[in-house]
Formats: sequence, C-alpha cells, structure tokens
Amino acid sequence: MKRHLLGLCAAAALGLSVLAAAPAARADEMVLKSSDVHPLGYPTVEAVVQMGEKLKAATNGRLTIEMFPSMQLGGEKEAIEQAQLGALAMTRVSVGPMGGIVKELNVLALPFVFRNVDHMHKIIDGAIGDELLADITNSPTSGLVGLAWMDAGARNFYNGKKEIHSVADFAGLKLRTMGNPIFVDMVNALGGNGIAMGYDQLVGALETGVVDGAENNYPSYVSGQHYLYAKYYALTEHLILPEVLVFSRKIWDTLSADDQALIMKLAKEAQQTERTLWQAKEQEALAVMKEKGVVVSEIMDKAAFQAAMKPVWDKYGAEHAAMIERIQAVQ
Ligand code: GTR
Repeated sequence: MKRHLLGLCAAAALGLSVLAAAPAARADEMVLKSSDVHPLGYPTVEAVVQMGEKLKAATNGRLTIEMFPSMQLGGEKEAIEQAQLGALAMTRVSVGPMGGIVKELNVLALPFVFRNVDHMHKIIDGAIGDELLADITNSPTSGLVGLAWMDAGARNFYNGKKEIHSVADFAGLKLRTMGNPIFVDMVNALGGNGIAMGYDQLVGALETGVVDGAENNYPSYVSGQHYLYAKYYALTEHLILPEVLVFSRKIWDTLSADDQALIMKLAKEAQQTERTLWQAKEQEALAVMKEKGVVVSEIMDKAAFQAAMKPVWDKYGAEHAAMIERIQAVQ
C-alpha cells in the first residue's frame, strides 16, 4: 500500500514537472489573432507584424499577435464580423466597409473630402482622427475598439476597356466598389454602373468580366494583380480613404488596463510604421505598373469630377456638415 502511494506521488510529481515545462502552460498567455486582406510584406500587414514583435518583447511572450494575411479568413466584411464575435482579436480594414457600422466614419468616405494626402494625414493624426476612433470605441453596437489609422494613399479608377480622361468616359463601365452605398452612388453619378462586392471577389470578377474595372491605390492594384485584367489606370484620386485597425470589444474587455494601454500605444506606433512603409510601397508599385505596361492617364479637369459628385454630397454630406467644416478648416 505504502509503495503504491509513493508510486502515485512520484507519478503526480512527474506530471506536474512535465506540465510546468510545457511551452503553453502559462495560464496568462494569450495569442491575439489578427487579419488583413493583403499578403505578408504589404505595409498594413507588416506594421501589425512588427507591432506583434514589440508586444511579445514588452510582455515577455505573454501576449503575441498571430497574423492571418491574404484573405485567409475571407473579405473585410467577414473579418469585421469575426472581430465582433471575438473569433478574431484584431483586424485591419478600410473605412469603406466600416461606414455601415459606425456612421460617423462615412465623412472620410465622401469623394474629394480631402484636398490631398497630406490633408488626410493631418486629420487622422490629429484631434478629429482621435474622435473618430473614439466613435468606434464608444458606439454601443460596433462591438469594436478603434486602435489606429493606416495610410492607403489615394484611390484611382481602372478598367480593361478604355482610357479614362473625363467623366464622359465612364459611360457603360461596370465598376466594382467596396460595400458601402456611398461608393455605388459615386460610380453611378459619374455615369458608370457601380457594383459592390468584397475584395475577395474582385480579382475573379475582373477575370471573368463580371466587372470591367474597379478603383484602388497603386499598391492594391499591383498586389491584387488587377493590372492583368484592367490596364487603363486614371489618376482620378477621388477617394483618399484611410484604413483602420480595430480590436474586438469582447476580447478587449478581458484585458487588464495596463495591457489595453500597451496595445493602444503600440498601435499608434504601428500607424507611423505603416506610413513609412506605405510611401516606399507606392513607389515600388508605380515601378511595377510601368514595367507591366499599365496605361496611366492624368485627369486634366478634376473640377468636373468634383462637380459630378454633387448628388452624392447632397445625399450623404448633410449629416456630416459640422465635421466637414472642421475637416476643411484644417490647413
Ligand atoms: C485596399 C484596402 C483594403 C480593401 C480594398 C478594397 O486598398 O487596403 O482594405 O478595402 O482596398 O478595395 O476592398
């Protein structure tokens, strides 16, 4: 009997020591899953990967970020839903699909709301940017916490049918937009046919001719290989649409205040890291476009494009009037 007991104790001790040595034994360890539609190496992805390395170092491995790039978990609509459910801790998405969730963000989605990319930077880096992130966090229904902004430059129209120089050239073009009614109305107001679909559907739709084209910045146009099917790229710069890193409210509420503050701080650093990476990526993408024979056209009469947006502004601008005024006042 005594021998048997001793044996049991030894086995228990052995079990304990095996457990203690097991790598995943720390009860406080947490892996934060994060997603992005873009591949590894893309600025938004790389900035969050670097944020994960800093988080790991700062917490001695207690908190880590696991990146799911390249639409592994679907498009941005799905990513937002998974973050709301707590299946994902974080996701980096465009403001486009967020507009349906936090209405205040739609002010950033109004065509030509910014004078140029610098103007957009001033807004997202300043008080208005902080307020809009707080709108995400304070929304009782978003299920998300707004962490940081990311730069995505300016978006331009492209298609596989013809060069675009003027608004009249949009007639008859089927053009994909992100899932936000502002963008469908924007294409329709130009005289084209706006079709909303997820980014994950787009390259297939271009290939099969479901759409003739779309609109995006240089890096997405290149990394998504859209140039293979739509070689006419016009510098319309109609949207200077920032992107946003959001955190799952469900998971956020389980974190200590210190961890929340650390994640917030590192996310702000990621915003700056991404900015630097973005600038280099735009130049790289432009070089690829040149090499691939993309036909880039300048838009001489930008004012005509702005004027064509009047119905869009009439429909969606009024509710953001006060914020628009504040944005325009920032020099
Ligand atoms: C990209 C952006 C993505 C996604 C995509 C799209 O520029 O980085 O977040 O919004 O455009 O057009 O859906």
